This record gives sequence, C-alpha cells and structure tokens, in this order.
Amino acid sequence: MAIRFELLHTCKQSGARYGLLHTPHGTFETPIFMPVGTLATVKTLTPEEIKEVSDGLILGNTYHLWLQPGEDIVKAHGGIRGFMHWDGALLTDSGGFQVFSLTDMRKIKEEGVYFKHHKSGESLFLSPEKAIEIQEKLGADIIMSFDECPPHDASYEYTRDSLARTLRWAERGKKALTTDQALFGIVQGGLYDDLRLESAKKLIEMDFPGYSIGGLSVGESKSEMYRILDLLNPVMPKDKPRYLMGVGSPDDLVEGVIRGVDMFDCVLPTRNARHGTAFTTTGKIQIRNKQFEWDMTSLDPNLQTPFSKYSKSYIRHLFKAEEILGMRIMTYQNLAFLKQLMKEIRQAILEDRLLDFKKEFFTRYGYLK
Ligand code: PRF
Repeated sequence: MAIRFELLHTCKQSGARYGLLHTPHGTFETPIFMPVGTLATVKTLTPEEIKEVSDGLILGNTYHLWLQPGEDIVKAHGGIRGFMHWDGALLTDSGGFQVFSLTDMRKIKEEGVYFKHHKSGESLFLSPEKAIEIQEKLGADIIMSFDECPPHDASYEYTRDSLARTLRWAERGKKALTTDQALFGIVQGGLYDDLRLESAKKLIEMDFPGYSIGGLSVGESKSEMYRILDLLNPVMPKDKPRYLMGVGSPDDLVEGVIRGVDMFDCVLPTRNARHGTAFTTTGKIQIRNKQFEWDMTSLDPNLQTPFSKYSKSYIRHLFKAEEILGMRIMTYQNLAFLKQLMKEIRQAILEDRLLDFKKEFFTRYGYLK
C-alpha cells in the first residue's frame, strides 16, 4: 500500500485529529477537503487553478469515466493525472454510489449490479472486481471498494442484507487488487447502530489502509449523521485515515472533524457555485439576488483571490446574462473558502481550541443567528 498516515496531534478540547497523509503524489495535512473532479475536470477550473484552491488532493469518479470516454483512453494518457494534466494526488470513488443514485433500472445480485446507462439506456454490469480493474486503469493513489449505499430510510432487514453483501464485495475487491494503490473499505449500515459497528469491525479485520464512511448525508437529519459518527469515532483505528464520503457543507466539515474525520469530498461547493450560491467568510449568499444589483464590493472582502477585483454587481450580471465567467469566479471562491476553512480548522486543532473555533465560526457564518 502506497500511502501512510501519521497522526500527529489530537485536540485536547474536541478530540479532533491532525495528521499527515503521505501519498505517491504528495504529503497532505489532515483534516483535508477534496474538491470533486467527476469527469477528470473540476468543472470550470484549469489544473493550475485547482492547485491554488485545493490542498492538492482531488476526487474522480469510476462510474462516469468508465462510461465516458472509457477507462482505456484515460489509461493511454497515463491515468486521470496524465489525462487532465493534474500533478497532485487523486482519489477515485468506486462507482457503487453513482450506480445507486443515478440509475433506477437496476438489479442487485451477489455477483454485482446490472443496470441501464443513466442517459443512453444501454445494459451495463458493474462488480467489485470490475470496479477495481477500472480504478487500476484510472490510476488514482487512493481507490474505493465497491459498495451499496442503501436509502437512509431502508428497513433493518434490507440494510442488514445489503451490508452483508457489501462486506463480501469488499473482500472480493481486496482479492482482485493487483497494484499498490491504497484501497479503502467503506463502512455502511444505514442508521442502525449495531449494523454500523459490525461493518466497522469486519472491515477492520480485513485490514484496509484507510476507512471510508458511506451511507451518510443521503437525506437523514444532521443529528442522525452526527450520532453515527459519534458511534464510529472510538472504534475506528487511530493510525488509519477516515474519510466521510460526500460531505462538505461548512457546518458538517467542522462537526465531522470534531467526530474524528480526516478526509471529506463533496460536489456542494462547486455545484452551488454554478447555481449562484457563494460561501463567504460572513455566510452564504445568492448572487442573483436583487440586493447585489448595485453592490460594488467584492464577493468576499475577507478572502483575497485573483477574482477579488470584480464587484458583486458584475458577477450578478454575469449570472443573469448566463456568462460562463460567473461560474468560474464563484467556483474559485467556494473552493478557496473551504481551503481556508480547513486551514483554520487544522490550526485550531493544533492549538487545542477547535470547540472555541466552532463557536466563533458558526457565529460569523450565520449558523448561530
Ligand atoms: N458510497 C460510495 N460513494 C459515496 C457514498 C457512499 O455511500 C456517499 C454517501 N454520502 C457519497 N459518495 N462509494
């Protein structure tokens, strides 16, 4: 396994973890947020810009790149890194979650999932072995087991049987791996405490180089998600990274870190940006709103970016006129904001004051109005 995690400090006030994640393409301070580059692009940004607004580790998607343009074309370029000219590190998701969220015509069998392409309707099949084979060709530093993410309101019986299969799939994926890419196991089990604990225990026995927490932020309440994280925190190995999949709202990042999470990814900052929502140091704004028509100040006076010279009025105009530059400016802002937030979180952990920081940040951002 080509990664190594070093836990360097535990915040005395909150229990949050500060560490270093060593990968073949860089060493990264954790907790870390990873921007999403589903189709080998972080939408609207060049790799040079992604470098500026990330910590150097981004995510790609097996499902999408398998279907388009196909993993062999990506491999011919030297994997996703060569294809998109990204010289940082990379993580790929296994495709499991995307099969379940994008397709409704699917049949789950022990051998894998039969389903129809979410656009063309073509018949397709994805299995734990196939997901590994594709991820080997995509060439990320960190890859994911093939899992099922059941709906948050699935019955106990369904979730139990799904989890048992996901654990068998994790074992099969581990056997199929022929490279030294770091394969993570994914904890599932819905909102059922005993299933979550069983999932963690079995995956830990299989001894993965890192553990993902899946099946959260899929429609359950925030307090339910925090409860599952509180449950898992003491049982997860201290010397391995923990990755909370698909979570990235500013409050969830802080709450996740407090509950022992080291890595996050989410489309929220980039997707929201393209829909006109900016994360700023004083809270969320919708740039299309009339209140910004004459606003000559920059998007976020407390966060300098190469786009800080533009007024909110101008960016609003770009959105109203459906000009692409507006989306670029907002995407850059939202990722720069999360990069700054994660840096502040790491600093607060090192100074044993993450709970104080949370209060300060939630007040400033408007969560505690
Ligand atoms: N499994 C996988 N990817 C995911 C999830 C999951 O459960 C989630 C759930 N938040 C996001 N991405 N493989």
